[in-house]
Formats: sequence, C-alpha cells, structure tokens
Amino acid sequence: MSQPTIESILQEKRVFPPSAEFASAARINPEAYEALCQKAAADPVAFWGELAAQELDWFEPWQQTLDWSNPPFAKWFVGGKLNISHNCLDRHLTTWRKNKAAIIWEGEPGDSRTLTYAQLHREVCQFANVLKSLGIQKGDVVGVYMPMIPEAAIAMLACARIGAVHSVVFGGFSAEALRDRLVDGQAKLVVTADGGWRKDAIVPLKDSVDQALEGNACPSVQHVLVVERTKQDIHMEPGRDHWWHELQQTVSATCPAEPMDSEDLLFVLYTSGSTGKPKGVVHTTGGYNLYAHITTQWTFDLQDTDVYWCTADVGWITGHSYIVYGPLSNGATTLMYEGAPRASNPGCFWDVIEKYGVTTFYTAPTAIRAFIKMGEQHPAARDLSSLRLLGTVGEPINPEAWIWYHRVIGGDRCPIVDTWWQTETGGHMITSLPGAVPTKPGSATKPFPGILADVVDLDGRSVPDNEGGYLVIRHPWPGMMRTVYGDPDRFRRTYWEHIPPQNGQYLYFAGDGARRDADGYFWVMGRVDDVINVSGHRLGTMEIESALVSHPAVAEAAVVGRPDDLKGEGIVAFITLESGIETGDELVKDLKKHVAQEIGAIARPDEIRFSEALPKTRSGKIMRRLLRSLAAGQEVSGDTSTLEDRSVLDKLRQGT
Ligand code: 6R9
Repeated sequence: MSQPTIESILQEKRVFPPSAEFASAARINPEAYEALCQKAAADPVAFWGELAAQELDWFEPWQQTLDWSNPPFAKWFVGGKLNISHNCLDRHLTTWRKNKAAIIWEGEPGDSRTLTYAQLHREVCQFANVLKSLGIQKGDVVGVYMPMIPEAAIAMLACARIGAVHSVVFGGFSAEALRDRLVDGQAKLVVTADGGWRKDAIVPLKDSVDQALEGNACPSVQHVLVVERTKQDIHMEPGRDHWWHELQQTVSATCPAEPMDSEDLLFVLYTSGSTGKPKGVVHTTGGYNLYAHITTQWTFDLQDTDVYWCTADVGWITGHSYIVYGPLSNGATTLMYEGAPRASNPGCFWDVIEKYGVTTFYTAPTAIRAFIKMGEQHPAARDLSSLRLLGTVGEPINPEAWIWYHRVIGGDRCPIVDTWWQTETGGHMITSLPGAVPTKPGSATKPFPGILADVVDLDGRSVPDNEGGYLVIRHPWPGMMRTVYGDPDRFRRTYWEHIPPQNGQYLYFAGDGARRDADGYFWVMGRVDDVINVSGHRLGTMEIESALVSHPAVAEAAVVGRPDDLKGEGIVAFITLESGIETGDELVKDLKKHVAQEIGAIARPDEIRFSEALPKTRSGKIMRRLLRSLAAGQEVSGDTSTLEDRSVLDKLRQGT
C-alpha cells in the first residue's frame, strides 16, 4: 500500500479493456473516441466551438471561439452571452427532467432530502433575490463557507444567476484561513451555517466566521447569511447576521438569469502553490460551463438513469465541477453526502450506495486506502450491484489500491476512470473514457479529446517515452483558469514561465512530474514544486512554514512531505527554536494546534523535529531535498557539496 514509485509503476503491466457490454452501451465507444480525437487534433478550436453550440444554451452567440492574441490570457467564446445557472436549471424545466431528482442529499445523522430540478430552481431563484435584497450586484464577491448541504449548491447557483462571483472556502479551513480569503477577494457577504456534521461532531462554522470577522478584520463584509443546520447556540450579530430560512420567506421566487458575458467571472477558488500565500484561481462563465459539462458527460458516461455520487467537498474544485456544475448542466442526479466514514459507521458510504442505488462513484485514492484498512467486511455486507462505474481523483493511485477498488467495490465489472486534473484546469485533462480506453492501474491513461498534453524538459522539448519530465499542456482549452485573482503577473510567472515560450508557443506548466509510455499513456508522478498532497488536499509547504514561524517559540521552520500509506503524504516540520525555549511534548502539541488554528486541521504536522540549525546552501536556501530524505528515513544521497555547514546534517541524522 505504498505510493507509486517509479519502480512499481514500471512493473505495472496489467491492462483492463472495457467489457464488450459496457462499451456497447457507452456514449463514447472506441470508434466514436477515435473520431473525436482525430477531429479535435485537426482543429481544436473548431472542436470546442461545435460542442459549445451543441451542448449549451446561449442567450447570444459568440463572435470568436478563441482569442489567444494576448497569451497567456485566453478568452473563449468571445462576445457570447449565457448563464450557467440557466444551463444547470431553467433549460431542464421545459423537458421531462423538470421533476427528476437534481440533488439527493444524505446528512450524516441519517436525515435526507431530495430536490427536483423544479424545486432546486425555485430555491435558487429565491436565494438570488435574498442576495439582491442585501445589495449584492453583478461582479460582487460572495464568500461561501458551508457544510455539505444542498444550500451550498443553492448559494453557488444563486450567485451565478445574478452574476455575483462566489468564493467557496472549504469548511475545514480555520477562521484565519477564511479571513485571508475573504480579505483577498474583498467579499461583501458570507453564506454559512450554524454548523455541519462531521464524524459525529459539529463543526462550528458560524463561530469561525465570527472569529474571521472580529475587530472589523474584513471590512468589506457587510452581511452574513446563516443556514440552520445543527441548531446549537450561536451568536447572531444584529444588522449583520440573518437566518437563511427567514429571508427566503420574504422574497419572490422569480428571478431571471442575468445574461453574462462568456468571459465574466464565475468564481474564485483558492489553492496552494509554492509561496506562502494561496492564490485565487479565476474561472469564467462560458469556457468553464462547457468544460465541466462535457467532461462530466463523457468521463462518467452519464446516462439519465444514473445516480451519480462524487464524495468530494464543495470547498474543492472537484465539488464545484463534479458535484454541482457538471452534473446539473447535464440534467443528472447528483448525490451529496454530508458525512465521512467514522468509527460509529465505517460502512456508511456503502450504506449510501445501497440506499440510493448509486451507479457512479467518484472518490480519492486516500479514501480507498482508508477503506482497505477498515476491511472488506464493510462493503461485503452491502449490496453494491447498482454500481457500474468508478472514478478516482486527487493524487496518483497506487496499483494495489486500484486493484482492490476494482475487485471489492467494482465487483470486477466496473471500469475505473483515473482523472488527472487541477483547480486550475477546471475539469478532467487526462482520463480514460470508460467505454473506449483500456485502463492500466496507476495510469490516468490518455488526454481528454482536444487536450494536447505532453511531457517535456525545461526547454519545452518532448522527452522520449518512459523518461520522466514535466507535465505540460500545449494548447489552450475552455476550462483553463484565466488569471490569479488580482495578480495577473503571478499567473504568468507560476504557470507559463517555468518553461519559456517556444517560438511564441506558450506551454501551461502543471507543476507535476510525469512519464508517458510507448502506448501514449501518462503516469503522473506527483508534484515537482513545494506543494504536498495530504489525503488529496493540496498544501503549500511555505504556507505551513509561515504558520509555524508565526508561533513565538519558533525561529525557523522547514516543512516537507514524507510518504504515508494512508494519506499519500504526511507532513514533517523541522524547526529551530528561539533561544531559551525548551523542547518538549507540550510544545509539540502546541505547535501542531497552532498550525491547525492558522490553516485548518488538514495542515496539522504529523511530526515535528527540533534542530539547532537547518541545512542550507551557501546562498541561504534550505535544502529540502535533504530534509525529505531524512523525513522518509532514507539515507541522504546526491550532492551535498553546496551545504554551508556539514555538521548540521550529521546532527539532524542523529536527531539532535
Ligand atoms: C482535482 C484536484 C491538483 C493536483 C495535481 C496532481 C494531483 C490530481 C490526480 C493527481 C495523479 C490523478 N492529482 N488528480 N495526481 N493522478 N488522477 O485534485 O485539484 O486540488 O488543484 O490538485 O493533484 O498533483 O497537480 P487540486
């Protein structure tokens, strides 16, 4: 159950073609796939243009499919007008889908709700009117800090309906992390709940919002809307805080969808990078709508009878594209689950599959590894025969976990789609289409039709088959991020300049290492920058370091990832203390707690090691490579000649 190493992946020779039964009923069979790939390769811009016309409703047509005259700033469907909330709701109301389940929701305590498309539309229109009544206008940023309840999706769709820009902050982030994101986005309003259920306990979201706003720390925020979910006592600030259910009663259920320019902002979503400050990834309306829509349809072979369940949280891009926008744009039934497997019910996921007859299940390798550990008896005790397709996302999946997933959950009959993509890409970039592409455990397989992925060296030259290199995308695509919120220079620097443009051709640098085999299959090896992937959550080592050095006892901190059987990567922090501070268990506890307070529990270090000094180069750069080896318990290999003080390494080895 270890992470895929180069060795394990090179030895992986198993191939799983789609069954004849699956392929014959699939939306995209092998012939259709070939035709799509050829068409897309011949003229990618025309390919996307045709799909946009065919798959989405437009209030006004576009004049130019792609404007790439000012790279790396792309514009798609220039001049076109549409509204994603219209595409997710209104257009289904004139069809038989009007009374189809749009969202099936299951709460952790066992309560549940189903909203049809007509009901969801009504709730969204009402909430859009609530936002308007509180002064929210087109272009305003609205923070969404919510548990996994339908109101999270309703809030997002209501923003989109009136042209407000949502900035969803994962409910597991701390008050401090929330504050940073609200301040960066100049949010005018925050939508939250009293709390949410997670592992039999209440996550006190409203308390965190109060803390984030304390002392006028976010002066732009004028109102807070609170959903009543867990019903514990909370503070309601008069004039600022309002109950969702009270205001929903006061407004009309009619709210036309605002015609949005294709390039109007749809949302900002913060993600970690190589520096201490998370960046606001900007997605716009038209390109994102098409990309979330078509990737959902093809990758998940969406059928009208499907009950589709993605276990992500709406606070992550996977929740945006594959719980809310992609499925609803297609008129599918999307299942939302509030809880997580927990001691009181380790089999709760399998209960949900059995209860609703889930057909399509999309989760993360870290969850699969946790299921393996919890034992086969839990899935074995439930009827999982409704499943027909499985998916994974978030990190490389080790072949053994893949095989377990295929056998135990998929009953050896369900294809697995391993989808490689990022917050920045908006949707799937490398994935199999389940009726068409044979899978190899551990490989995300091939680029989505229309995506020109490559593995290159630092000069942008393609590397030979089976050699490691940097994963890049050679041509713009509709779902690509448009910029970093408020910092276009950072967008250019982070994604487009590591590998300099070649003869005017810009390459999107994903930050992942990869190799491609002789069959054209991609094997993603993990991040090549200072980003670590803990349980499929992306964290910047610098972010955790800044949190640590904000503690008064800490002089200097260096954070690295180390392989972890369950979480993919665990967090190890090397720390030098201010003089006169004693190390001890209490301090370790305190430092871990401090990081959880600054960022969130997901960033809590697994191990803290104290040291008199950190290994640095003569120019003062911390040699993380050495720390990574030490953290993983490996011998330090490679060149250490640039180390300023060799005795530091010896001391670290001895654990002093
Ligand atoms: C969707 C999402 C993106 C990073 C990405 C890569 C890793 C995601 C993967 C995968 C191997 C897969 N990643 N899916 N690595 N195989 N199928 O996770 O977005 O949170 O932005 O993370 O996750 O390292 O660069 P995000």
